Amino acid sequence: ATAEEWRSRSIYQIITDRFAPVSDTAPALTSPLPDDCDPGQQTWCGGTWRSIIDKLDYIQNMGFDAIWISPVSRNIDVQTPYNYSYHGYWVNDPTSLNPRFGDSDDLLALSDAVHKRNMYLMVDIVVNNVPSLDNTTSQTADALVADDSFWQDPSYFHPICNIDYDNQTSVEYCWLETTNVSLMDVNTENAYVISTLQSWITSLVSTYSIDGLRIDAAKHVPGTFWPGFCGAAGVFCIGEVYTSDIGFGAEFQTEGWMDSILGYPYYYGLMDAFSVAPMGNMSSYITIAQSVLNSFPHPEYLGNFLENHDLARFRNLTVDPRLGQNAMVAQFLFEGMPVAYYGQEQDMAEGSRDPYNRAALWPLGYENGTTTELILRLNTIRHKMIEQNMTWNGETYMDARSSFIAYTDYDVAIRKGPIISVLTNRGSPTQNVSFGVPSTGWARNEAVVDLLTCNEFATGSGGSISVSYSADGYGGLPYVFMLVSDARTLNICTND
Ligand code: ABC
Ligand code: CA
Repeated sequence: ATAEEWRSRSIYQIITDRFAPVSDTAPALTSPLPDDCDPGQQTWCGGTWRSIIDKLDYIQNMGFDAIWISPVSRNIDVQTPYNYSYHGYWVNDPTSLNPRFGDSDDLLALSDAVHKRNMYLMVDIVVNNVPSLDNTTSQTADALVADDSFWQDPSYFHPICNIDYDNQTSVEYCWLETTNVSLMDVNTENAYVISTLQSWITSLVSTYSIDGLRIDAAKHVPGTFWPGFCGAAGVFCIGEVYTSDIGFGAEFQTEGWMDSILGYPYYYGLMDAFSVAPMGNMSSYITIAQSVLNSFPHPEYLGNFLENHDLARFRNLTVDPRLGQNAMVAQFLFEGMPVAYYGQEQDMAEGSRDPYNRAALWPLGYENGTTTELILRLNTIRHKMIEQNMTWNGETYMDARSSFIAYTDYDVAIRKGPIISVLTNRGSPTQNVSFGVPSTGWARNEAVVDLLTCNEFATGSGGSISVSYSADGYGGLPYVFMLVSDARTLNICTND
């Protein structure tokens, strides 16, 4: 699928080993399985492509219509100083599948099951680096043989050096890791390497009908490598560009390196405003979000997340659930595709960092709660506006650019087409304040509804709206306002 086909989607990120347990239909492939999955042990907990199939209902019932799964290729399968490669990123042979997750029939079955639901399949891929238990240049050749690597010639790698993150050339040519499990940097300028990787990705995408790729460590490969690679893939490419530097991130689009990147810059804005404790830095969020809109030609292709397998769980950093609710509105209803990390919907709080942020989901059950319902609601609002091409002032939700129509140090109102999200970082304690949006753009005396609670309001003089964080006991909840007439059209909040 293309970027244009992806942009309406909402993505659920899965660590294959950790999302769903073995069952009758998904028997264990790996042994021994730990009795309980302790992420600190960095070993397999047993999830497979088949076990994901068992739980697709759970994902779809929250309104997601795409999944992103761990890398599918073969990994080194030995004990290392970081124990085992349960995460799938230590790929030593892209051309074979990882038997820990299943075989070719199993991956085909997952792809089929996903497509039968009209969902998309995104696969994580690693080309920048290849693991080695050795870390000296002279021994690279031996290491490759010892690790049974697909790449048997040292000329397929750059010589060892440590990355200097202030120097982009070094970021591209040096090794991501040089101790314990070294990550040898692939020579992505070598003609044989280029053509081999291109043929591999063409074949992987077509064999398993993959709809999109999440490209690991994309900033560690010269940008000019990607158009040929993503062209060979023929599907949407979204790169992992781990940076808060908006200008650098935007180059992936402006230079035409790939369709898009995961929204690290926006993430840092969300963290500034909503993470850790109430009364954070809202103006930083607004500045960053506005700059993202100004810098990316296609902000609607970004992937917006609050947590992932390399970062702290949001609810590990942030105890107050109100901050999470506001942050999720900003995650789901801003330009870009929402990307929710498995467990976010269960308020998973374990994990300030890798490996603790990758706990198994199954001990928490797959129950519905406040956060799963909020996610379903946000996905539903977004999907319905997009499907029905709802417009405001002649612009659809997708085409309208978010505009920050009112703000204080702790509150912001964002108009995006037919909706106005009103967010605060005041947190749970009620405060004797209200936040006024003097001109919403709607007329005076219009009936509007908060789509999160279905409470109705009327606009005041000049089309104003005011929300109160005091007496009514709501605390700092988010609001998503829409005209009642539009909500009727979408059939949201009409069940009373
Ligand atoms: C293993 C162990 C860990 C141990 C670690 C040292 O080694 O498991 O317990 O702590 C995979 C596995 C990991 C494993 C690694 C290494 O391999 O998943 O468990 O860790 O063996 C991707 C993937 C990631 C994956 C790899 C490697 C790459 O998402 O899961 O890891 O295939 C860098 C890379 C990025 C990479 C990330 C982990 O490291 O760029 O591609 N992720 C700065 C740098 C970033 C850097 C980041 C974190 O630090 O600029 O490039 O990411 O190290 C902002 C700045 C940013 C800055 C942040 C911190 O602050 O703007 O630039 O990021 O303000
Ligand atoms: Ca590189």
